[in-house]
Order: sequence, then structure tokens, then C-alpha cells
Amino acid sequence: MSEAARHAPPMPSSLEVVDRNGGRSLWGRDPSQPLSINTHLVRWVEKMARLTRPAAIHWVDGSQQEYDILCRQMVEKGTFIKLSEDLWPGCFYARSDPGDVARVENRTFICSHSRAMAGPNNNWEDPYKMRRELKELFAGSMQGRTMYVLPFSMGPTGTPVSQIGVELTDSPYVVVNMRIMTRIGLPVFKEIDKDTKRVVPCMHTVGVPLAPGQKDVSWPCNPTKYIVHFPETREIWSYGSGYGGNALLGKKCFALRIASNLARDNGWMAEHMLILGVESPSGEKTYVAAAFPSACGKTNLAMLVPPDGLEGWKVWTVGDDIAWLRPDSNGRLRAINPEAGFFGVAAGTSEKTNPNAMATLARNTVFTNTALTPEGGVWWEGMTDEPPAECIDWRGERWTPEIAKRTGATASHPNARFTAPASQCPTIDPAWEDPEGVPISAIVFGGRRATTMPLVYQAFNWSSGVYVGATMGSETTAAAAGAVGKVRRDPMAMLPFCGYHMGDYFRHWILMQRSLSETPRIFHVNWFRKDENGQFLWPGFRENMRVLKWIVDRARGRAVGKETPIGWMPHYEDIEWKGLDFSKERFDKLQAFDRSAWRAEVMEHEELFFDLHDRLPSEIIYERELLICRL
Ligand code: SAT
Ligand code: MN
Repeated sequence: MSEAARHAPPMPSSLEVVDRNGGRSLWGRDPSQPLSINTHLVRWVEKMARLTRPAAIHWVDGSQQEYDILCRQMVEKGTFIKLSEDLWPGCFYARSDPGDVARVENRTFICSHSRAMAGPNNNWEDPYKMRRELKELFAGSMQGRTMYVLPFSMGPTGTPVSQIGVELTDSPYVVVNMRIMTRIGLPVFKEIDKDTKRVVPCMHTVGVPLAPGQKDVSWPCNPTKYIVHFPETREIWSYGSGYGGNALLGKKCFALRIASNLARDNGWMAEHMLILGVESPSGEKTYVAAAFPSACGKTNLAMLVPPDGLEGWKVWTVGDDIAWLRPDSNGRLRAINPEAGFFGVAAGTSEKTNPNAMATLARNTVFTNTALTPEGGVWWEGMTDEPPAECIDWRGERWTPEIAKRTGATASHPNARFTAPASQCPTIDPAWEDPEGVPISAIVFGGRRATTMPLVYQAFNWSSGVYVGATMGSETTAAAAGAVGKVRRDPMAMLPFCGYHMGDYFRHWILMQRSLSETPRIFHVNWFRKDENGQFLWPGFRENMRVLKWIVDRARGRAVGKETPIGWMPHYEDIEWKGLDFSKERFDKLQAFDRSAWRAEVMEHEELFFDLHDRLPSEIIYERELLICRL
């Protein structure tokens, strides 16, 4: 405990604290009154309040009225700007601190008992040492602020598949965003009161205590950041950031890093995957899960509108970021989306590229780090062909196309995001909240690769497919702090999100086959291959439906293909080209399998194997040997 914390007066019990922002009259209830009878939870809240010493405690009921008041308070404080009700009904705009714009992977820790359990893919710190450090950091960290007690359910509340967390946060921005991204409030407290499920405690502070009378800034955050997971005790502690996956702890921290541990122990899978349903003209529905790294087009694929020439086909959206997959009693792999909203990349989203996302975010959405237009609207690069004549950029500076030309400044940050309710998506699948999940027939891996990787190929079988996922590479994007555009190995798009040793994770994938009566077919796609002039070879977006159709037809045993050393590939004739003028020559370039480039590619896999060698399942080693032999 820090000096300050030791000498501070004891924290009044939560029952005695009344919200200084208005108390009972504003809220219609006393928000400091616990909304749960679970003494475990109430005691933990009191203990954490004694540690962090907030000015008030607010138990979040999740109501619309509460949401509206929090938004209004954030407008008064300058954190939120209310957008024009005519143009953007129910929408708010926030600008973050320029030092708090993305996930911080080098400040993300997995504090398992031993370093070996976390693996070389994670930053590890001794859990005892880390706990001491966190106690120091959190001591008094919420002074002058309200601590929100935010219960949330990942997966539909009250269903057997859901997992529950309680986030104690001093950020109303987090509460409002979590209400869109997850199921929160009274129904979750009811679940907690049943005491049938273990609750994951999630501590979050922006790390900026306020002295009496000190004026707050619009986006408080601390230059020092810690995103910490204790997998054995299932705890999350996040310090210093208010942004995205760093702060909305249900998302990457819980639904991926902690859940990957739960999943490994209990025979299911927590994956960084979108889930979509492809409906054929005859009404047959086939569900596909696809793993791509952050900011590689998961949201666009999940909401795809089939192109001209493929009338009668339809894509339904189940989720755009995270999938929890488990075998049902018949051994069929089924998937749920544990989230309730989309935290999507704004840049490049437009009526042309993703009209369904545009319809989803048209109301009741929070925009972060886009540009603000003089009419009280938002704009981002790629939203329209013509930029606005003038706007305020994500840093709060005046921006015009001329200024952009001169300085290169973008109006929106490349990792600017919209937080929008999934229920508003026009293509949301009727089964998206079904706790049974949807049956998965195909799994797709993909990355951003300018060279080497063809548009699409199918792995020979489950273990070769696991190898394809394990060796996935992608150019880095703005979703994480650090260099952009460098190819890095990102196994199953889980490198930043797997909460344990990557070698054990591969083994878990291999072993899953044993509990499946039928394995989904596994594919690899690359929308981003370029020609010798640096131009994309494939138009992407809606046209990706042609690839999806081949995938679905293959998974259903209908389409043909040809065998190559890396897997099955479509012939030109195997793809439906109606409505698109795309030559065989160009297709051959796009699908080209270059033996020497692949030999180099396999050598690059070595890097991964070198790090993980002592825990690699033998199937992965044999798959690599087989591939080398075929090359
Ligand atoms: O992790 S975030 O939720 O900030 C977004 C992402 O990287 O996918
Ligand atoms: Mn993601």
C-alpha cells in the first residue's frame, strides 16, 4: 500500500456513500445501494473501494435512464459531444488522449503461476510481484471519481453458455460502451445472486485521481499502462487506459485471454473469429467462422452484401470479432458470439464497402477518434469519396483537405472506432442470440499479405488446417500500438489474445478433433495480394462472396478444386463469375503458387517453431515436414 493510502481515513461503506452528482433525485434510486445480495460481491466492492478510495460508488442497473444520465454528464464534462439528433440520432462523439488510441500489447501481461504456462507469446510477470505492483498503483487511484460497479454477461444473460464478470471502473465512458458491447445491469446481478457461476473480477482505473477541486480533463488516462490477467484466479486488472480492448474488459481480456484458459480446461474454444451464415438461393444455410487479425476486414466480411450476379445469395451476421465454439451432444461444432455490439474500425467503412455497418451505426452509436463535422456529424477517411470542406480532426484541430495535402494529417485516427448495438444490424442472424449457437461447417483463416498467399485454398484435413492457422502471417495494422505494415506471424489471429502458451493452444486445437463427429473444413484466404506494381489483384469487399460460395460448396462436398502442395485450390471455372469481368489470366496470378516463395515462407515458420519447440504437438511438426517434402 502506498504512503498516501496507509494514512487515508477509512473508506465509508458503500451504503453510506451518496452520488455527489445528484444522488437519489437524479437517478430515481440511491445508486450507492448495492443491487446484489451476494455478500461475496458486496464485500469485494467494499474492499476495492477502500483500496482505490473513490468519492462515490454507483451500482449500474443498466437502464436506458441511467445510460442517458451518464451520457449527459459526460457531455457536461466534455468527454462526449452530442451529435446532431437529426443526422445521428442517439449518437455521441469522443476524442481520446493522443497517447491512448489502441491496445498496448507490450503493456499486456499474463501472470500465470509460471512463466512457462504463459509461453513466449505473452509478457509474463511473477503474479506475487505483479499483485504488489498493482496494489500500489490502484491505491487511491479513483480519488475524486465515481466507482461504477458494472456487472456484465458475455453471452445471453442467464443461459448455460454465458460467463459473468463485474468490472469496477472509474470511467463512465467504459460503462456506456460496455452497455452496447455486452449485456449489463440488473438481470446480471440476478444471475450473480443465484451464485451458480463463478464471477470474474475486473478492476479498471484510468489512473488519474483528482485532488479536491481539481478540474478533470475530457479523456483522463495515465502514461503508465498495465493490462494484467491472472489466468488461474481468473482476474483482470487494467490501469491507465480508457480505450477499447484495454478498458472494455469483457472483450479481449475476458472473452479471449481469460476465456481461452477456461475453454482449454473445459473442451471448448475461445477464438478471434467472426461468425456468418451464408444462405443459398434455395434457402440452405451454412455457417462459417473466420479468424483475421484486428483491422483486416472481419466486420466487412461478417456483413457482406453479395455482388451483382449472385442474386439470391444472402449473408447473415452472427458476430464480427469473437466466437466461442463448442461441440454439441452430436459432436457438431457450434458457435456463439459472446458480445452484443460491434467495436468496429471506422476508416474505410462506407455505403459502398459496408452498407450494413453504415445502417448499424446510424443511431445509438458512440464514435471515438473520428473527425467531427460542423453540422454535428462524424466523418472518417473512406466514408465518402469527397471529404468535408472542413472539420475538426481527432486531435481537436481544424482540418481541411488542403491542410491534409500539406501536412499529411488524417481527419480521423486510423484506429478510430464505432461502438454500435448488434441488434441494429440489418443482416443480424435470427439465431444470433441462440444459446445453442450455430453449427459451423467451415473455418477460414486469413491475413493481409501482399505476396505469396493465394486468394483462397483449402487445407487437406483438420491437422493440416491447424498448421495453416498456426503459421498464419499478416501485416500489422493500427489496431495495436507499434509499427504498421510489417509481416508478423499471428497464429489463428490470436497472438495478442491467447492467454496461455501458444504450443499448448495448438495442441488444444489438434485435440478438439476427438470430440467432433465431423470437423469443419478449414480454408485460408487473402484479399490483399498485390501485383508487381503494388496494385491489389482482387477487388475484395462484395466480390469476396464468390470465394465464400466456393468455400460453402466445398464444405458441402459440391465444388471441385485441384490439389496443390499447399492444399486444394479452385480452378478458374470453379468460381462463379457472373456479374464480374475477371480474366483467367488475372485469376491465375491471384492464385499463383510460387514454389520458391513458399520455400522461403516455410523457413519463416521456423521462427515460430523455434520459440515454441518444447511444447509443439507432434502433428504440427509432422505437418511442417510433410509440407517441406511436397515443396
Ligand atoms: O482490442 S480492441 O477491442 O481495441 C480492437 C481490436 O484490436 O480488435
Ligand atoms: Mn478483434
